[in-house]
Amino acid sequence: MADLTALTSSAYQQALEVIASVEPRIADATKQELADQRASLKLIASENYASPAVLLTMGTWFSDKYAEGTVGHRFYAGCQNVDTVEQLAADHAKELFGAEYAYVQPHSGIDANLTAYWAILAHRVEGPWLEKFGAKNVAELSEADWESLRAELGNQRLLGMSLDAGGHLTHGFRPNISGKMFHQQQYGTDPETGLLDYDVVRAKAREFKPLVLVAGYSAYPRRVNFAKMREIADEVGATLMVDMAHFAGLVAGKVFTGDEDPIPHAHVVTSTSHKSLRGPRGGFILATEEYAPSVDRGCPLVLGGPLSHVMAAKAVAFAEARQESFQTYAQDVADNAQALAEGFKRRGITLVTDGTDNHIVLLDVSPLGLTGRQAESALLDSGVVTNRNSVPADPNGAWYTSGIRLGTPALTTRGLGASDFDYVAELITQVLKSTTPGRTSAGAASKASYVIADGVAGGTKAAAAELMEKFPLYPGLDLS
Ligand code: DSN
Repeated sequence: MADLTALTSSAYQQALEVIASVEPRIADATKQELADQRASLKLIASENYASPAVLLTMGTWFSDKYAEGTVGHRFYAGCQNVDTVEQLAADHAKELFGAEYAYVQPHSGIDANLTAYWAILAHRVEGPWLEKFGAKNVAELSEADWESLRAELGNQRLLGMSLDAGGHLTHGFRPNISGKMFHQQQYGTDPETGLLDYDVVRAKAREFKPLVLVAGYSAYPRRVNFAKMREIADEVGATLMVDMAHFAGLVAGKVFTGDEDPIPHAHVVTSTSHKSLRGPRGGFILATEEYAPSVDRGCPLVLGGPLSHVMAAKAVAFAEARQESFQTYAQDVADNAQALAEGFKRRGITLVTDGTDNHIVLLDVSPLGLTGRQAESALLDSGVVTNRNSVPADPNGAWYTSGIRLGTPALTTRGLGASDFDYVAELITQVLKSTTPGRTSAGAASKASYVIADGVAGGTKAAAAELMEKFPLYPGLDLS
C-alpha cells in the first residue's frame, strides 16, 4: 500500500505552492492555521480534525458543478457523477445510522433544520390542504387558496429546548427565524439539578400542543431519552424532530443506543457532519419513509444547488465512520469527557449538571468571580481554545455568559486518553484560578477585561504545546 502520510504531505505542499502563486497570503494563513491548531488545546465541543481523505475530497472540480434537484432528476445537464456521489453519501448515511431515508444536500446544520421544518410543515399542513383544495401540488393553489390557508392556520407551534438550557438558536430562539416562522415555546432544565425533566416537557407539550417537538442540544452535557420524547410527541400529535448535530458521532459509534439513539424514535433527524462525526463541514437529514418525499424537496423548498464536493467528502467521512475503529473512537470521546469532568470536580470547579455523560463538559465559572468571556479570553491567552456559553438562567446573558463549554471530540482524535484529559483539567483550573476580573477605564467592574497572574498564561501555553507535540496532528505533514 502507498505511504499515505508521504502522499498527504506532498499533496499539500504542492497545493499550497499553487495557491501561493496566486495569493501567497492565503497560502501563509493556511500554513499558520495548521501551526496554531497543532500547538493549542482544541476544546471547542463542536470542532474536530477531519482526515486528509475527507479534506482532500473537498478540493476538487465537483465544486464547479451545479446540480439542483435530486439523484436522477436534476435541473442541469451533466450530473451523472454528482448522482454517483450523492447516492453513495446517502447510502452510507442510511447504513451507518440504520435510517430509512437520508438527504445529504444541506450545507450546514441550520440549513438542515430549516429544510426539516419546512418539510414537516409541508407534510403535516400542506398535504391535507392540497386535498381540501383538490390540488395535486402547491403550484396548483391559487392566491386566494393561499390567503385562506394563511388566515386559517396562522403560524404553527414548535416546542424546543431553550438556548440557556443547552438548546440551539434554531430550536425556536426568538431572534432566530425558527422563533419567527413558528409560534414557539421552550422547555428548560430543572433549576436544582440542571437535568431535563420529562414530566415538565410533557406538561408543556400537553398545554401548548406543538406541531413540532424538537429534541437535541448544543450545550447540554447529558444524554436524552428519545423514546420518552417520542411518547410525549405521540401523546400530543406532534412530529418529533431530533437535532443530533453535536452527538452524531456518538450515535454512529454506537455509544448512544436503545432509547438514546434518536433514529428509531424520531420522525426526522437533522445533523451536521463535521462535529463529533468528524466529516466535512455540512449538514444532512435522516427521516422515516413517511417524511422522505417532503424532505426530498429540500431544493427548491429551502436550498439551492448542493455542494457536490462536500457531498463527496460526506460519503468519504460516512465510509470512515462505518469502520469498527470509529466505534472505539466514539467510546473514547465519552470516556475522556468523564475523565475531564472528574478532573474538574476534584479541583473544585463547578460543572453544570455536576458532570457529563456525552462529549460536553460545561463549566460554571461564576463561583470564581469570572464571566464566560473573561475565562474564554484568559484560556485563549494560555493556548487553550474554548468557547464561552450561557449556563441555565445565566445572569450574564448570551454575550458575556457565565459558562465555558468544552468538548472532547477533537483532542480524542489526536489520541489523548483519560490521564491526559485529567492534566488538561489541571492546566485549565490553574488558569481560571489565576485570573481575576479587570476594571473599566472608569474604574467599574468589567465583564470583559481580566488579569492573569504573572507567568501563568505563558507557562500554560508552553505546557499545552508540549502536550500537543506528543500527539501530532497529521503526523508527517511537513509544510516548512
Ligand atoms: N456553532 C455550533 C456549536 O458550536 O455548537 C452550533 O451551531
